[in-house]
Amino acid sequence: MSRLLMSGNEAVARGAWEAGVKVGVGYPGTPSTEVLENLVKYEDVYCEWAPNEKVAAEVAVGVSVGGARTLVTMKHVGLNVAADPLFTLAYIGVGGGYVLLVADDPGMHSSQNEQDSRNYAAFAKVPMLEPSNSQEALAFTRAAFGISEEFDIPVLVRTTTRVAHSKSLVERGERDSQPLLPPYAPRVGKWVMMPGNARVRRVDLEQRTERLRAFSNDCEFNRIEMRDPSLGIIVSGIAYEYVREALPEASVLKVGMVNPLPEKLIVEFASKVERLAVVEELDPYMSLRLKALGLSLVETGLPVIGELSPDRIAQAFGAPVRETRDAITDLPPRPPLLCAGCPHRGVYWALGKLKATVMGDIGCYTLGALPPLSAMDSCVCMGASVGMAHGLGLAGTAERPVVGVIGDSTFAHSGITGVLDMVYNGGTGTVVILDNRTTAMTGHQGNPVSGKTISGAEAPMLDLETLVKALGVPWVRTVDPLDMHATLAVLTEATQTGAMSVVIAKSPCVLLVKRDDQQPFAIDEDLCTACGACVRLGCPAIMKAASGHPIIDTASCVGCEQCVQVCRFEAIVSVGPACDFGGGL
Ligand SMILES: Cc1ncc(C[n+]2csc(CCOP(=O)(O)OP(=O)(O)O)c2C)c(N)n1
Repeated sequence: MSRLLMSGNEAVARGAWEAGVKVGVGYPGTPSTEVLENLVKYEDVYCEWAPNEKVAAEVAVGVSVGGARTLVTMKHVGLNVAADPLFTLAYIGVGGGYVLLVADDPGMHSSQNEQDSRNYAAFAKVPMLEPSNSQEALAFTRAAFGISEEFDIPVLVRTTTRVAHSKSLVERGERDSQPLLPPYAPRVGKWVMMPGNARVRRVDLEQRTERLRAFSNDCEFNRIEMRDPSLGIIVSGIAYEYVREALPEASVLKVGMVNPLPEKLIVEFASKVERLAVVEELDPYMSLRLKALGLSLVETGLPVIGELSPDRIAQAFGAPVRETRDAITDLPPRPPLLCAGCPHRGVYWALGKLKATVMGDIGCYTLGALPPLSAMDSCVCMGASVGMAHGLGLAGTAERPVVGVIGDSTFAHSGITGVLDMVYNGGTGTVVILDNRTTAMTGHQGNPVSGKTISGAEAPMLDLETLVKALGVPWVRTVDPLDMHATLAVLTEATQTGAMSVVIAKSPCVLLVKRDDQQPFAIDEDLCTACGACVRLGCPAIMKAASGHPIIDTASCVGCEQCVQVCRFEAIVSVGPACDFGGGL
């Protein structure tokens, strides 16, 4: 046994490996991404990124049907995409153990919404385990495979950002020898969910759920910790750690299996304490179920929005709050910006010139919505840009041109069907695919467009132009967005064709490019008129100075020359060794 400091994500990967998992598959999304990125490092495990979470979940169903253990990973909104297979997977059950790791993001550190995936467990009628720290992340994931096989059901493991990304000590075990499961065999009654078979499996699911209910009461992951009986708290996930810190004397029922809840254990715990409370992040998932059991709960007034903290919990129960320094509030604001040299910038500059109404999507390029670019008008969910651009065109009320912008990974995830819809229904809008050759926002994962697998191997590179033409789009062009004027010209033409058009803005993410040969630029104050055109690009290397003239931070400038192209006064010049500005830079 060896102990190691591990993040929750590393520990989930370890738990899956120890359980003898054969295949890991997922789609990136913070805070879940590092699970698969760590699992792929282990020997004897095959991993892959799927184009989206639904495909990932389905690949894993195939692995499980084939009798091998499999882990699927995604963030909370990914589970919306994977929900379709999940719900019917509960009916068919599993062959090899099937575990789906879903990572929620209370507080929306890097998400477009807050969701409490515990609701999915109850809704889809599948068990869910919820670890509070890295050790549990390992142990629960490992055990989840056994539960999956014993109860013939997929098992969800839910983490939240604080569990996924914080590190704590973990005792590691050895890898189970590959469990001997029956290999694939056709089983029509189990794998073919047509109504006649589904009705049979529906009854079976209810029976499996009953057995799981009994299991939950005896499950070692649900435990009573009796201390002062005057206050008893029922808690799960990271909130358990907060309760222990804020209310060390309180008795606790720590729930590790949140679906089905250990109802008998809960009633037993309630009978042992004078006052009973539930502490939970996000939805009143346990509170509502406990009230349905007839238990009366102390109203804590804890919020249903955002993250909890030890202090919030201490305050809610009138316990001492730690003395902390007041946060400094007069710091200058630092809004997130596209990187210096980001190729997305050229597209937004051009769309701004066209005064386009832009339906946006999710990725680094969402930052185009912020000032000074202010060139994107919506962001809902992955793939929404295309359908929304079509719909807004149908509404006929928006300033034209109407354009949808979508990243390459997002296009492969869920943009293709939107384009198909526009073609099929005679849409006339423009779609811009921001092809930066990677899934940049979540940390440069490979995708079908980049032609790199999760293990770094070469893969077939999706030819976007050929694909879009094959979908039936009549007008398709590829342009380098670092060439700003060419981009403006192509977008101008695209939005005036009168037919549906697709522009592929192709240039690699600046963080992928080694620019040894590039020289930074600087402002020649003698030529600069302080017109602000370069500042309006929102490049983090360009700052406004008290003198009125902008300054280029040569340490941040990557020499992409986008600012050079928008300067009408040729006042932005290369700072090479031969360049002498008399020390005025
Ligand atoms: C359903 C869903 N899955 C995953 C995510 C996490 N996520 C946000 S943007 C993104 C992909 C961004 O890549 P790309 O479209 O290529 O744009 P880039 O960041 O490279 O500009 C991912 C995976 C999400 N928000 N929603």
